[in-house]
Parts: sequence; structure tokens; C-alpha cells
Amino acid sequence: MTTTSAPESTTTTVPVVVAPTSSVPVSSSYSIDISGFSFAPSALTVQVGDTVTWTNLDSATHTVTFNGSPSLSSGGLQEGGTHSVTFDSVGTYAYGCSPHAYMQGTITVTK
Ligand SMILES: [Cu+2]
Repeated sequence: MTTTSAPESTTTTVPVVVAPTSSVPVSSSYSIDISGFSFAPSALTVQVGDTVTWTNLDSATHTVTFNGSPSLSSGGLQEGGTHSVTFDSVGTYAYGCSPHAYMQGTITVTK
């Protein structure tokens, strides 16, 4: 008696197409609205080299103030005013609005 139990192979190899990755890091730009006396979004995660631009949509004057980092901070932003920061170092950056202490935001910079 012969048993024919040769298992049929049903395994097929599907080629995985991998999109070519650029060796040049691509930096991104992000926008934060200052609107209704708050930063939107108030928490944002970016990568090193990315640029964040704040735009004041309120009629009130606001600031983007990083404690201990005047070079990152804006002056008073009138309605329509913008402020851009390019983040070069990993870290967590807390900021606020000088005239309105309750306005707080955080930028987290990752590799
Ligand atoms: Cu403000």
C-alpha cells in the first residue's frame, strides 16, 4: 500500500516593492494658528530640520515666547503676523504667549 501524501506547496513568494528612499532628508513645514487666544495645535511633534510657522489670526497681539530662548521667540505679532522657527536640535520646547500666560504650547522635536 502506498500513501501519497506529498504536501503541495501553497506558499507563494510575493515580491515586496519598496519605494526608493531618498538619502537626502526632507524637511517639512508645519503651521500653527494663533486663534481664539490659543495655539492650534497646542502640541506638535516635528523632526529635526523642520520649520514651524505661527500665524496670529486674532485681532489681539500675541507672542510666541520660548522661555530661555529669546532667539526662538517672536516679538509682538499683530493680526496676520507670522513667526517661523526651524528646529535644529532634538528636545521638547515649551512656549507661551507673553501677555496671556494661559496660552501654552509645546513643540517636540525628534530625530
Ligand atoms: Cu496672547
